[in-house]
Amino acid sequence: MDKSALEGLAKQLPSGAVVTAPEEMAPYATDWTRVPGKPSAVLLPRNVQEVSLALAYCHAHGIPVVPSGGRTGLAAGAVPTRGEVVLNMSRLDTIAEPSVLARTLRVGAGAITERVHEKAAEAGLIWPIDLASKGSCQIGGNLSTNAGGLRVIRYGMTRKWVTRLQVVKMDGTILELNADLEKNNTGYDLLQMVVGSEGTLCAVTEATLKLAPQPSDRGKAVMLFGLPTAQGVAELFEHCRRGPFEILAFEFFSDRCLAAVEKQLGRRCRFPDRHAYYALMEIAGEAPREEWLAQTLALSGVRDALQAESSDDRRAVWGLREGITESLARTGPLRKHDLCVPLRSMASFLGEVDGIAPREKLKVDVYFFGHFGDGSPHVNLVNPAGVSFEEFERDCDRYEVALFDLVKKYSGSISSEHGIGLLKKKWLSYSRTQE
Ligand code: 2HG
Ligand code: ZN
Repeated sequence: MDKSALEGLAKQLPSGAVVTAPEEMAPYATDWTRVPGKPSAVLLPRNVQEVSLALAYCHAHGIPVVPSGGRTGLAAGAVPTRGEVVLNMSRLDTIAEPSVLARTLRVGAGAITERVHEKAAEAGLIWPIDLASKGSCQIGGNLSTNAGGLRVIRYGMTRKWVTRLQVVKMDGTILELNADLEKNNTGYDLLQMVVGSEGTLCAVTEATLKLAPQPSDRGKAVMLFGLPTAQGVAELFEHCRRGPFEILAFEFFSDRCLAAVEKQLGRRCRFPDRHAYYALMEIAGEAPREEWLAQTLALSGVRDALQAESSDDRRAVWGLREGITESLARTGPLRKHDLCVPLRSMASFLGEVDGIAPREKLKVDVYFFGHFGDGSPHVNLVNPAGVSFEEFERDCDRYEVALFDLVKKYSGSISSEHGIGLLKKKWLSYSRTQE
């Protein structure tokens, strides 16, 4: 961006809202992917009028803008790789009092997700989107990426939990989408079009979130199962769907993931033996479960099982699943994938994916985990010890072609929850046709 355009931009906003010192811009140059970017300026507006002025100016002068929140994304969607201006929403962090009547909460785009959870809890309510990044991600980013998380099987994705958006178009126009209406059948649902659009349509500045009642702790349990195959996990899941309880989460991970968590974070699984796969299920409900449990233990695929009831125990079991991303980040360079296939195909899809690396003789360590109950596995590729980074990158490129061919074969999605960002752009045609 030329100097006069930058000076003109700085005149639109109060002092302190336009950052150009390289050391102050550095945190906004990347996100959790660590893809390097280089902003030409970082804008830190405090209200919607300032967002509108800044965007109108950039629009009139042809200056490209990348909206950004807590920068915890895993697709590099907030990274300014071409010298764009970063529009960061951190200062729009207002959180109003929850409405118990409407079960809603009005928040600024920069509100940290965990603070929103805390505010909802004061009224005995929850905002059900639960993400590992909740301590630093922001509501605007959650909405712009239609974030998923660990409770999708019970509550759905972010788009179900919003009733109003305030957004600013690139030309500076401020739009109110849907007021706080529960019902509104006046045509296209622009609010839902914005959710998941990753900042390509407009910048989200404020939202009214929908809240749900706090679930009762009665009958809450976390179960962990050890199984020899993905088919075993699929059969277990089908059996659990018939159980006398509500399923709040149904996750899985491979033994390699567990070993990484044990090594990197020092957490331990209480099973005496190792298993190819582990399934973690959280349930709630007060109906007796003994008969169902006896049938479960008799399933041929179930080799080990434990039930955690106290909140400390439940947290310890969850720690095995929740520690995977952090452990893999410590293990070495990696590539991440968040896929989705129809639930009925999960086991055969995973079986075929498992065959890619040996068949193609690729030097990548493959880690499977994720949201089995949503048909949404994560496949992370990690640089094996003793393999150069260049060789790993080359083999990842080959692996990805085979992986996305399979996704296409199964009519799946190349991104179940992290979005397209920059990292998945070249693969989009595997999930969407040109038409
Ligand atoms: C999860 O499910 C997140 O834990 C992160 O979507 C997945 O690290 C990953 O690849
Ligand atoms: Zn996930």
